[in-house]
Amino acid sequence: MGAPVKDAAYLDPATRKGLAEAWGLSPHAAFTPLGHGLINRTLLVTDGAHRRVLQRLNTHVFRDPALVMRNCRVVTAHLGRERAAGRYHYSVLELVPTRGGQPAAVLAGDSWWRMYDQVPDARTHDVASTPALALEAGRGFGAFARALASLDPAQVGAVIPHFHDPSARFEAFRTALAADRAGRAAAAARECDAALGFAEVLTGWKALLDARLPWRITHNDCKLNNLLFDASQRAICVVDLDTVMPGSLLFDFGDMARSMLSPAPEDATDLDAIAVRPEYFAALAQGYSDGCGTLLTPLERDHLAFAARLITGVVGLRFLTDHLDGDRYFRVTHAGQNLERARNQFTLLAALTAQAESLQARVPGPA
Ligand code: GN1
Ligand code: MG
Repeated sequence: MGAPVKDAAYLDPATRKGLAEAWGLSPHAAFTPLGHGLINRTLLVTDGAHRRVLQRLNTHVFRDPALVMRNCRVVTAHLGRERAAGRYHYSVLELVPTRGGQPAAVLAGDSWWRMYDQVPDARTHDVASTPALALEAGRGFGAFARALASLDPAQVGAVIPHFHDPSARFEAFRTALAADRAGRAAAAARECDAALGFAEVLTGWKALLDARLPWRITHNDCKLNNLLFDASQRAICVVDLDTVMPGSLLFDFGDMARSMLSPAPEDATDLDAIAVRPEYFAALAQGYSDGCGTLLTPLERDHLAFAARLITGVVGLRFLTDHLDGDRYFRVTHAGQNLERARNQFTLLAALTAQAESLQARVPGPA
């Protein structure tokens, strides 16, 4: 994760005034940067006794911010009902409406801001430090998927069409490589070769589609640091609901695996530090199986190790595509960072491929 930029909490006076009016903030409200997100801007707002999380939606990435907010409202309302009925045992994010009762404040015509109550005493982890943490994360994200299974899929729109679509991501990479708009392809030849090797994973993916892989409402950004934990490493709340939309459970499991199996985070540049820890995979698969309960079909269960390769490859392709395009999507702190991230993900993918069979053998059967 990049070093925080010095003025990361800076708000121009007009924005500050607009936010204060929208949510009735006092002149003493203090803003500090929060988290390591690569897309949205996130600030903690401390105002008297209130501690709230303020986010500016990246509308270059989320082209339909009204749909994002509608999905967030539908999903949090549904989770709240599941919790009240005793079927979901985690905290649910609480959107703080503006004084005018809107889910977001739109400043200067196109700057979308929204606010959540801060979940008290919560912390995040960028890497898993024990298998128990991976087990707990698997349970939390699994319970989230299970709770959303009772929500009518028509209620949730596709905020970013083809977001995790492996074929579309591969095509976008090949287009970026051919265009080479930033003149970086020659120096990235090794990584591009690794990316072209994704064609093999794509064949497996197409077979899964032919086998009618179930389509559900999924989170689509199940990185370890999108789950809040308490001080005793209990999962308490799933966050970052912007990409909740129709998808496959394999996308979610794959993102968990890519963010938990290695002791090194996704932007580590020491490739020797990247490894697949089989006991973490076993714990994660056990936790996800527990959390999902009967939701997980045999086809999904039989492809959890494949899911890790699929999403690690997809995210590697996305970093490399963005590097070739000139860093237009993911936030970077220095030139070449997206190439470093891609190299990291393809190193992880190679380790996952080498261990694919032994990992899948560690997936538990249905309870
Ligand atoms: C982005 O914003 P953040 O950091 O939670 C991205 C994910 C990537 C992730 C890689 C909307 O998530 O898909 O896996 O970076 N989100 C979007 O760190 O593109
Ligand atoms: Mg996110």
